[in-house]
Amino acid sequence: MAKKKYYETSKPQETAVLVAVPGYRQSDEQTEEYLDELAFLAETAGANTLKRFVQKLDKPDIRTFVGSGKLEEIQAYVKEHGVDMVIFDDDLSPSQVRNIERELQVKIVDRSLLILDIFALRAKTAQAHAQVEMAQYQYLLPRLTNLWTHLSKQKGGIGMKGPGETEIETDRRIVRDKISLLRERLKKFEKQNYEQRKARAGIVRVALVGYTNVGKSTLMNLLSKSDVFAENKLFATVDATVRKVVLDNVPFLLSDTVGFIRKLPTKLIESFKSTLDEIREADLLVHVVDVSHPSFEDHIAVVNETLKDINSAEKPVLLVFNKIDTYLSRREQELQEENQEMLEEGHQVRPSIEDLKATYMAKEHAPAMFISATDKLNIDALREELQRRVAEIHFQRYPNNV
Ligand SMILES: Nc1nc2c(ncn2[C@@H]2O[C@H](COP(=O)(O)OP(=O)(O)OP(=O)(O)O)[C@@H](O)[C@H]2O)c(=O)[nH]1
Ligand SMILES: [Mg+2]
Repeated sequence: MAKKKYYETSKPQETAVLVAVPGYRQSDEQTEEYLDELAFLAETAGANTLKRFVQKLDKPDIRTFVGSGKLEEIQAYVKEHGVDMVIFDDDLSPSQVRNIERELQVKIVDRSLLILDIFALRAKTAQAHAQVEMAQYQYLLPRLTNLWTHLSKQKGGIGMKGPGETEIETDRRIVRDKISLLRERLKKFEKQNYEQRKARAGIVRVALVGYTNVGKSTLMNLLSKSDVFAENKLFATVDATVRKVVLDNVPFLLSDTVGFIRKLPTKLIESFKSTLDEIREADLLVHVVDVSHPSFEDHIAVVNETLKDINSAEKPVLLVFNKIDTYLSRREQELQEENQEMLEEGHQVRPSIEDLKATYMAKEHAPAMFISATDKLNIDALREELQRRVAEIHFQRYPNNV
């Protein structure tokens, strides 16, 4: 008889529906793409998306975000299918959460709460944990009255990581005390970071920045021969990792940082201050782009905006277009489809790498690199360019020390 195997009983996956309220000017294609991303975020947090609801409005409803008719539609679906939660692609005000919750009687998750949840899942170091916890308490403080009591009846799942069910208090004062305790703890970490950074003086610092899931950690591992967690999930990296890299006798420090995403609330960004300090203090930013993503240009814009928010927009940048393997195979496919006249009207074949290169050279007035971190395409050229840029900075900063 075959040996009996015992499997760990995995928790049943939570189910979700998504809700977006795009403005009239947003194309349907764009809306779908945004919802794809939201579904990916939900999946990363552990929820399975059953349906998407979209309502075009000039402005979201002040009381319930969507109009009453749409809310009824969502309610009917949620009831019929026993959906666990409703996820909104934007942030909701505390009163909107209360009103919607009263109508739908299920867990209501907005964009910040969802991203915070993923951060909580991903945080590895004590500092990152403290930062996420801080952001969670700050998020929850104005929502305490209703959300806490409602959530305390729930069993785990999305929206429950971090502070934890057992620690749920309805007392705002206690939460405020926790926030000030965390603030003290974070200050200590800051001090340690400061000491560490002083010890790093005299060496050029390079930070990998970019949208989430573009391949920053994969590239970090490749360049520094380290072993940073990389995965096809959003926000695989929350903590900053710093490694020393030496390219042909030119040493520098390379740091991997948290990925950016559209509509990342500034408050959440600030809670990752220490991680972002790696970017703020870098001499050179390597902006990694997933060129195979249909919205890669939007992603570049989001990253540039976020860099502005953290006062790092003026730094020298090396633009690195990654995943050209996927880009090229998709282009190949599009060319074939075009030959077979199967392309829908209005659909275009993406440009060749050479054309893209020319476009970005003209725009940025600096060479852009086109690589594949997984297939190791053009990595030598990237190493050479990095080395050249680092040596240049080193020479400017430490002219007596060559
Ligand atoms: N096809 C292809 N996939 C890649 C390439 N580089 C990275 N990936 C994949 O893209 C996914 C994300 O890679 P990561 O290195 O975790 O990306 P990241 O930018 O660090 O992501 P976050 O930490 O989540 O912001 C992984 O599944 C990688 O294997 C590439 O050149 N080509
Ligand atoms: Mg990463």
